[in-house]
Amino acid sequence: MTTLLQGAKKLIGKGTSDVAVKVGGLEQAVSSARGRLDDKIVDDAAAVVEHARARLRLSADHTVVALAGSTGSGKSSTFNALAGLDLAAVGVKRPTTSWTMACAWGATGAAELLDWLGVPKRHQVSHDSMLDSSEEEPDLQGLVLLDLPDHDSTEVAHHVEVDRLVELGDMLVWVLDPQKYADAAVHDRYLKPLASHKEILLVVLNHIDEVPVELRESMIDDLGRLLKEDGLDGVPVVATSARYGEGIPELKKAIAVRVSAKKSTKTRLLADVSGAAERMQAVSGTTKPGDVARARKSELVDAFADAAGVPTVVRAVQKATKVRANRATGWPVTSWLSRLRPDPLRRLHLDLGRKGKNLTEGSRLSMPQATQVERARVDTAVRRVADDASAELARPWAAAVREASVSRLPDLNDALDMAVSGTNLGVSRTPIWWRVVRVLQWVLILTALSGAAWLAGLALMGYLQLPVRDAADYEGFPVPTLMLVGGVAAGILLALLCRVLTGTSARLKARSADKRLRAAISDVTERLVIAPIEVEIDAYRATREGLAIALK
Ligand SMILES: Nc1nc2c(ncn2[C@@H]2O[C@H](COP(=O)(O)OP(=O)(O)OP(=O)(O)O)[C@@H](O)[C@H]2O)c(=O)[nH]1
Ligand SMILES: [Mg+2]
Repeated sequence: MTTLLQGAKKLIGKGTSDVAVKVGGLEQAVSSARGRLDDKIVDDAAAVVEHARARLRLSADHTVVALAGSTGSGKSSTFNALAGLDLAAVGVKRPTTSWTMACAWGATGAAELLDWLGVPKRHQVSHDSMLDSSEEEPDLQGLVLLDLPDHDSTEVAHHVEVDRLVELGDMLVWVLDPQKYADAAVHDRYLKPLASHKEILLVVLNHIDEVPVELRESMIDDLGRLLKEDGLDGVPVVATSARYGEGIPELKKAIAVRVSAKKSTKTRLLADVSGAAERMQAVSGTTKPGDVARARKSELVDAFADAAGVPTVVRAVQKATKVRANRATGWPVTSWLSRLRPDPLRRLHLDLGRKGKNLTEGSRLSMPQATQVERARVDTAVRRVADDASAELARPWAAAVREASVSRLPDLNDALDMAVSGTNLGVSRTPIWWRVVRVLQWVLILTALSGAAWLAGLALMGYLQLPVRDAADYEGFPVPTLMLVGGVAAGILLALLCRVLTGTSARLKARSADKRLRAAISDVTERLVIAPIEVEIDAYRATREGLAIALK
């Protein structure tokens, strides 16, 4: 389990809010998906994490309520009406408000929050300091009301400010007026995107005094219908006249209920987090990641082994062992002839090193290079492993897996050379039975030679007409003849018998060399292909887990 997730779990243990846990989940998803999923989506989610973390560090007792809307809709007038004070400039000149104005009810802790919101000190007002304590409204304690500039301004700075504070506020009061309430630009640009945040939204239809009484209801209904189309059904609509005070107590009450519940901050952050997590999940997918099948792995090892020339080396090991064994256990008179034949490993330009333990530096350069067919098999096997691992994954992850699977292939030739040259092929050890046979062969040769010398002595003595005593005999056969013939025959028979045994011995050695080489090659496949793929799968797993936490 990743540390982030552990951190998140610890937070649950400590009873910290579930918002922090969800933010932790999203943070985990962001850091694991970075570079793999679309940058824009990941950056947006990262901004949500950063914003949420910052907001959670600040006052939880305050609820930031932002008044937003078109120019002249009456934001500043509503602000003043709610505050019961003429704080914000209300004007006929459009647009009037250029800078966000803030009024805080219950000031402790609000200043830090307002600094974070970027409201300059000179635009911050403490409601309590402006009024007698008798006029304090307990229900609004904790309210930080913001009067924003207009969103439809010709001034770019206004858009930026509005967009920023619409993102930062805990709750939004969207002020519409009878002329522009159906304006498609407002609905498309601002209201529709707030569908995921409808819990923290309140819509005000201001200037209601300017609408004939008999038309008011149908206008409110029409607005309700439009909001429903925006995906904002259920969002309360309050009709007000900021100028004459109509509907202001209702609006105040609706705000007070939310402020005193102190839930808006959490609700807003949760909506932000789940919105970002949903957008990430839509591209990241939710399928469970699979593992690389064992069969695919062994296919990969086979392809790599062929490309590394393992079968050639193994064949050479078998032949060399046989030649060496025959040389050691063969009939000494003829076995020296085999010395004239080169060692198969050397004939293939494969040296066994000084001690014969492994292929030397120089020799690996003379290893046969992988053919195009072998190289193509490697590519196919790698692709199959990647396809297998990413079969169930969404497109960006499948692409990341594929990219990772080939990312280290440029190192392949070197890695395979090192694996083959670094493997102890096990051909250096001379089995004891070879030595025993060798001693025996020499004893037999010496016996035969002694018999021959004996017979030669007898012949010489006969030639010189010296008295010859009959040589000792065994079962009627003269001993020197028996020694000569028996020694030669036994030597040849022993050599023939050993040939059968050396065949088996060579096969066993070849099999063991094959096993050792494949183990080394398997390490190479793990390092160059499987591990990079697993890094991506782990990143996907962490992203999926993180998003699941964020969306729980
Ligand atoms: N009749 C009527 N006039 C209103 C009402 N609310 C505001 N006004 C007037 O409409 C004009 C604009 O009001 P503001 O409160 O400045 O509007 P705003 O939304 O703050 O405008 P900007 O700051 O330019 O974005 C002023 O002349 C107000 O007196 C209302 O409910 N009824
Ligand atoms: Mg204004």
